[in-house]
Order: sequence, then structure tokens, then C-alpha cells
Amino acid sequence: MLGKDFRSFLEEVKEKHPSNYIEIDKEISPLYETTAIVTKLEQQKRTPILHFKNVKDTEFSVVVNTCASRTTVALGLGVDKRELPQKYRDALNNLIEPNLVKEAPVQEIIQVGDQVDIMKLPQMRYHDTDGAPYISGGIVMAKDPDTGSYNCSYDRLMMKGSRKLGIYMTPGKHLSQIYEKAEQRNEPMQLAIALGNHPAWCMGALFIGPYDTDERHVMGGLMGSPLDVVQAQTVDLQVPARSEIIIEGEILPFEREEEGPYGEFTGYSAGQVPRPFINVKAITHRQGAIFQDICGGPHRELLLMSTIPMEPSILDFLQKNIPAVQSVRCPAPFTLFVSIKKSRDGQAKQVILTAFAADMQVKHCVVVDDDIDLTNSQAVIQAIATRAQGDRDLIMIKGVSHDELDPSRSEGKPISDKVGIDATAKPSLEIFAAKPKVPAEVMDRINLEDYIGKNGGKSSRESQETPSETVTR
Ligand SMILES: Cc1cc2nc3c(=O)[nH]c(=O)nc-3n(C[C@H](O)[C@H](O)[C@H](O)COP(=O)(O)O)c2cc1C
Ligand SMILES: [Mn+2]
Repeated sequence: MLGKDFRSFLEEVKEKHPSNYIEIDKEISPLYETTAIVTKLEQQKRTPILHFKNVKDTEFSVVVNTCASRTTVALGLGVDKRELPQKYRDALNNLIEPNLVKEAPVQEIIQVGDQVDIMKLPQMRYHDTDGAPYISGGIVMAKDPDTGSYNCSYDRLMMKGSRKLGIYMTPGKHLSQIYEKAEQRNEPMQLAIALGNHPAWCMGALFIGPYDTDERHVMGGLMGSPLDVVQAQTVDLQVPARSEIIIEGEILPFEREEEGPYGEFTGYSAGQVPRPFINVKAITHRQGAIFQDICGGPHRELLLMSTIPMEPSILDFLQKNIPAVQSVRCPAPFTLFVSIKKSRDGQAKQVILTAFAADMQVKHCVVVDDDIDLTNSQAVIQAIATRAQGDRDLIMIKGVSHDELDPSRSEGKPISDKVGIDATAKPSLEIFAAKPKVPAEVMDRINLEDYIGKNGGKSSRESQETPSETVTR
């Protein structure tokens, strides 16, 4: 996949899935209007890539929904959408280091110091509760000050002024850990933000796992070739050479300014809180750079971007610890379903504890036997109803550090109670209560048409229930 980047991906979708790529020439305002279009299309269950060519008050064109469909993300990764989870796990087990280059398209245009004005970028506001324009589609890169190991993550960025960005780093996630280390040393944390990225880079950045895993290696694994990186202009970091835009800057220790409010993936707006902020030192970009945007709030792209890497990352972690684990699904924010082939008493509870360790975002974890289809939430609820007892099968760990964006958190603090439900059959599925079924011989013999006619009294096509899309980050 050498040479692949955001532009080549857009071209590929245009050519191979034209219905998933729409160019819009009519002028649009970044003030809620792109969100209105995304929302109206989502109401029709459509999530095409939208390329807004003419955005008010900026020279940059804007692309939204880059990763809003499994079909197009899979296309970018060179697989069918059914193979996506396995492709991700293969990448985790075949990490590839980046490759340093000297010349980079992303440095075709360089603006440093006084030349920098981030307000020239599109000023996207998604919802009426957003306190300012936000940059939501940037991969934030920073280095551990001790080991030099890189971390990549998405972090919302509030446009505060021509050279100032607010940032929201979830306490406990890796970027905030790096910042804590910088503060302990009383040093600034340098960072770079990459915008306009190939889906393999987006999915790699969202790897869930150990602190010391360099997400750029996951990006390489997903592409099957190293990520090309170039030395940044004003910070000691190497940045993706073929991104569209790089913002370079640093966060000073112990300085805080109000950040927020912002409509989040939970479906709620998070309020204004004093937080660290970025002093922007440089912007570099390609000629005719395209601004990659992700619609804030609980929209399809944000939810899918989180889920595609999260499920295989957590499954990989769980199976390496407990091979009895069969599959996982994130059906809602902070929620994980796991299915297991149980071989021992108490194994489901061991899985629950391991799942809490796999990702701090897991607040509720339900474990079922592997006869339950996790894509069918109704079947999971049924298992809780018929295979679990509150006193015996519920685990609760009170007051654990958790995502402060959970609007139900206790006393406004970033802590939640972690709850696990062992909804496996006890002592085992084999000797659990009998499951009634029609004898196979009768099922084979009975032909529906012989009894109720060809259409079975139905005039329209039977509606097929599709599992609701997975949601969490
Ligand atoms: C579009 C998008 C926006 C996100 N915004 C934030 C954010 O503002 N703050 C944050 O801490 N995490 C945010 N996340 C989640 C993290 O980027 C994600 O959990 C990442 O994997 C964390 O990296 P880490 O495991 O290296 O800490 C966002 C994720 C997505 C997909
Ligand atoms: Mn990390």
C-alpha cells in the first residue's frame, strides 16, 4: 500500500464505490449546516463520504464521514467488511515501524510563528451546545519523555484564538499520562496534530491497549507497509509525511483555561472545565489541502471509528489472557458483551475482571455462553433474565476511575461503579435447564407453503431486523 494516503483513498472510493462519495459544490456554512446534512442522511440510514468544496470563510474544502461505513473502511484496508476484525488483529500481531523520509507533501506549505492563524481553517460547529468551533478529526501525537515511545489518539480541540487550541485529554488515557509526566518534570509537552489521514492511520491511532504500544506501528501493520514520517518544523516529533495538514505546538505545565462545552459521543453535552491548552507553533500543509472533519456528537462516523478498533483490540487482549473467550461486542457507550466457551466455575467473573483491565472505558460487562449471538442484544438480555441471579452473578466494584464524560458519574467526579453480570448458564450450558425445540425430523418434513400458501398472507417483503450499530469509544 505504499504511497497511499487520504487523497488516494478518496479517489479509490470515488472509483470503486461511487455511491459512497458525494462532492458538494453549493456553498455551505460550517455553523451547524454540515451536521444538518449528516443528520438528515443518517435518518435515511445513509453515511456517504461528503466532500464540501465550498465552505464559508475558508479556503479549505471539508471532508466528513471518511470512516462512516464499514464498507469503505474495509476498502481502504484492502479487505471485505466481514474480514475487518481479523485484519485488525493480524495488524496487532504484525506491527511495522515507521520510515523516516526527508521530503514530505505535508510540508509543501509551512507557516511558523506569527504566520500561523488556525482561524483560517474551517470553523466547524456541530451542535447548539458547542461553546466554540472545534477540530475533531485530528490525530494527536506525543512522545513519552522517558522512553521516547509515541502515542496517538483523537482528542477534541477547541479553537480559542489564532494560535491557541483547547484540548480535552481523558484523565487516565495515554496522552494525559504523558502530560502528567511532563508536569512532574515541569516541562512543556510537545505535540503534533495530523489531519487528513488514510483510514488505516485513523484505525491504528484508535488502538486500545498498553501504554507503550506505538500506534504508528499499528498503522503500519494495517497498511502492510511502514508509515512514512518526516521531521516536524518546530517540535521534536516525526509526523506523517502524507497527511493533509499538521499542526505543531506545545502544552505548558500547570496552565489551565476553560474548555467546552461540547456535544459528545454519549449524546450529552460536556460542560466547561479548566483544562490544559496548546500554544500552536506551526502549521504545515499540502497544496490544496483537504480538511478532514468528523461530525461531533453521537453520529455514525465517530461511533464506528471507535468500535472498529475497539472490538478486535479488546478481543485480542482477552483471548491472550483467557482462551475460552469467543467474541466481543460494544453495543453502547461504556458497555461490553463477551461470549465464552466456559470450562470452569467462576470463569465468567475472571473474564469480567480482565475486561475491566482491557479498557478503562468498560463500565458494564455482560458475559454469556457462546450459544448467544452477541449482535442480537435481545438474546443477551434474555440470557441475563434466564441464566443470572443478582446475588450470585453480579460483581460490583465501587468508585473506580472512569470516563468523566459519563453523565451519570458520582458527585461530578470521574469515577463510576463497574458492574459485571455473569449471564452464563450454571453450572454449565450442557446440564442447564432443557431447551425446548421442534424435533429436527418434523422441521425437515413440514413445508410452510403447503399450509399457508406461497406468500404466507404477507403482501410486502418481510422486514429483516438488522442489529443496531455498535457504539462506544
Ligand atoms: C472522533 C474521536 C474523538 C475523540 N475525542 C476524544 C477526546 O476529545 N478526548 C479523549 O481523551 N479521547 C477522545 N477520543 C478517544 C481516544 O482518541 C481513543 O480512546 C484513543 O484510542 C485513546 O488513545 P490511548 O489508548 O493511546 O490513550 C476520541 C475518539 C474519536 C474516534
Ligand atoms: Mn496509546
